[in-house]
Amino acid sequence: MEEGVEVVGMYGMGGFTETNGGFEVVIWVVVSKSPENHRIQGVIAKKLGLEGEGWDQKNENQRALEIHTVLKRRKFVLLLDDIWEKVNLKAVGVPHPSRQNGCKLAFTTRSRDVCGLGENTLKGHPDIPQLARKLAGKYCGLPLALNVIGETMACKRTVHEWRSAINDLSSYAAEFSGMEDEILPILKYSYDNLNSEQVKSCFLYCSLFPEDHRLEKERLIDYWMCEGFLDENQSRERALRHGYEIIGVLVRARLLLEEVINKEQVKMHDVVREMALWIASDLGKDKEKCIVKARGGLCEIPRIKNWSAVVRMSLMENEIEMVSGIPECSKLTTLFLQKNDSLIHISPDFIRCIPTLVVLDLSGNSSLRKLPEQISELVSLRYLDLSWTCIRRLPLGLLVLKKLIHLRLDYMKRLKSVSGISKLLSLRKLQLLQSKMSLDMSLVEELQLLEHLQVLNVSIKSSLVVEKLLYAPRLVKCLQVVLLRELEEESHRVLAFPGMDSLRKLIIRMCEMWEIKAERKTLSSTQGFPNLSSVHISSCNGLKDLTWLLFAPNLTSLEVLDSGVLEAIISQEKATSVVIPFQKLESLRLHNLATLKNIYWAPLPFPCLKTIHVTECPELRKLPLDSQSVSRVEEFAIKYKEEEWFERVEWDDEGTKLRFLPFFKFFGPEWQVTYVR
Ligand SMILES: *[C@@H]1O[C@H](CO)[C@@H](O)[C@H](O)[C@H]1NC(C)=O
Ligand SMILES: *[C@@H]1O[C@H](CO)[C@@H](O)[C@H](O)[C@H]1NC(C)=O
Ligand SMILES: *[C@@H]1O[C@H](CO)[C@@H](O)[C@H](O)[C@H]1NC(C)=O
Ligand SMILES: *[C@@H]1O[C@H](CO)[C@@H](O)[C@H](O)[C@H]1NC(C)=O
Ligand SMILES: *[C@@H]1O[C@H](CO)[C@@H](O)[C@H](O)[C@H]1NC(C)=O
Ligand SMILES: CC(=O)N[C@H]1CO[C@H](CO)[C@@H](O)[C@@H]1O
Repeated sequence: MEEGVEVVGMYGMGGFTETNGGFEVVIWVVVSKSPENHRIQGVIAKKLGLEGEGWDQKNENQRALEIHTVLKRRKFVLLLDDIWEKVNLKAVGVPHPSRQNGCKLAFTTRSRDVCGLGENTLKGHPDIPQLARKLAGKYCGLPLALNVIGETMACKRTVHEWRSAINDLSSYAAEFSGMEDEILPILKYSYDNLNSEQVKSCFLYCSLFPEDHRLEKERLIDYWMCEGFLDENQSRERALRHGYEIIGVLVRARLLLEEVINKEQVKMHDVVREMALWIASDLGKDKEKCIVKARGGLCEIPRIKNWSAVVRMSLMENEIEMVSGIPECSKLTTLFLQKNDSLIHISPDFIRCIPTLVVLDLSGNSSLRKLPEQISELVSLRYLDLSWTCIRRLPLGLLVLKKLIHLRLDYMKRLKSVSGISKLLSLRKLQLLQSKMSLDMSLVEELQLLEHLQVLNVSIKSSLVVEKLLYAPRLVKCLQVVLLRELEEESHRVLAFPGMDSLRKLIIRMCEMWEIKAERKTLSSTQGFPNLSSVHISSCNGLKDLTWLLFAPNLTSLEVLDSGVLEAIISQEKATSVVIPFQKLESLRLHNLATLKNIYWAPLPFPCLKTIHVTECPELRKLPLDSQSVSRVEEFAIKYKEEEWFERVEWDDEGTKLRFLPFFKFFGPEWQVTYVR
């Protein structure tokens, strides 16, 4: 309320009280993730009684003008709650608060970018503001932690002290003054309130990853399943659903944060992660139970006093060259050794010392060429990830692991063979994308022997294998992601592609076939690809059309690039069924298709479409749109790069043209940069 204070930024969670100290209008707007001026204007207008006749017909500028006219003459306070990004007050129509008009603006935010830091506390040394920002960044969103740390740091005037504080907080935060007595116990309240031990274990597990690590939800659930946190005897769908439920509980308790853009990912707030580590070490009493040195700059296995106390150990993202003999760890179940470019050698002795291991992640160790045969001694192993390593063949010892259920072998550029894999009797999930080894005839035979196989993601390089799949219905049911690449054998012909119930993503690159046909011989339902949501086709210089997409009713994203003879996406002559395609399509990207003339022969409704993106398709004159197409135009955009193309787009009628012209968005070279990111 002080004079001279015009704008107040508030940090963190919590509420306001709506006191009315001398103001004529108090307006409260909950802004949330995407600040839509339109909606903010609506709330303000309601408060100001502007909502009457004609308001809905007004555009943003007209509304802004009207709001401005009224607010200019009143002493107002505007409370913007939960801002995530900049709100353009001018565009909304709010006059800037000043000493003269006595108006105030207050906002709350979780983002430090939105809220600046006070200056006068930070004048001790020119470097301190930068360090303070770093420190505050670690605790953004947690006012409690900021308070405690702020108090601790208030008396520290040297750069040295600031650096060492940052260091302490990064290595073992529980030891930072105030942390263990003041912050962690209060946060632990949320943890104690979790309704089951199962959810608690799942939560603690997330602290094995480095700070700020984005975790793919489904991946996390896979770890949980293999760790035995989720009942393994229920069906895959149920276990998965259960896993998602647990993630939901943790997100609602704010113990995990859902990513804003990619909702399939979660991460943990730094301080919450510190708390999880503290709890996992029995509230600091047993620091060796769970060793987490992820991204810790280690060159060797850390020194541990009592190896037989260690249950989980995360050494991911370090620079360890070899792991060799350690004393026996009779309790170790989880070992994360992924993403260490330097790791060359895993000694047989080491394997012998970890007989109870259940989860072993070695992915991303691009220098690793060999696994010791003694891997056979890991009789409890259920999860093994060797993706992005340079291993050439699977050791025979691996094939005796009767409990192994999840094996990831993606991007193994040297992997020549996985023969014998049918011996892994419990295998449920196999990931084999972009490796040297692709699905071949003998692998099809072997995989058919695996009774429990549920999920298979593979690359295929042979059209004969695709045909063989027509007669392997159980295997086909497992396929979720398929990459067809440089198909061998005579290429000038029709590829008969079996219907696939579970297929979610299909990528076709550098194939020369003339046509793809959804083969219905093996189809259980009338729809060929009910779960297919993403299709990417590039450099296929034989395909004239993609009419088979009629059998993918739930397609949400379609990208077709660099295919020189493609004439139509759906061809009128070839379409045999009467279904209306693209009912779920959200994004369509077409690039460098020299001969593409049309997408579909008639206008389509496109109820979900958000973007059409056309570059270098000179012959594409007409888009399948009419005045009824696309229901939510507010979110819709047609992106293009060539002015000439835009000018030559043809329309059925003036109404359609008027409807869609405003949604054309030119994206020049600058835009290309942001797109690549
Ligand atoms: C799953 O089933 C097996 C064999 O029927 C049983 O031994 C095991 O305890 C079950 N697991 C759970 C978590 O119920
Ligand atoms: C090491 O840890 C184990 C398991 O927690 C415990 O039983 C044992 O007493 C510990 N040994 C020492 C020397 O602390
Ligand atoms: C196969 O790919 C899907 C989609 O990307 C993914 O969700 C799934 O976890 C993958 N399967 C395995 C076994 O990793
Ligand atoms: C298709 O996807 C849905 C939703 O993701 C899933 O529940 C269902 O099990 C999937 N169907 C098959 C056959 O994989
Ligand atoms: C896919 O579409 C069919 C109808 O076309 C529908 O029954 C099914 O539930 C959809 N599946 C998903 C995963 O959306
Ligand atoms: C492949 C990979 O991610 N390697 C990581 C190994 O660890 C170092 C140090 O933490 C990282 O910088 C590398 O990216």
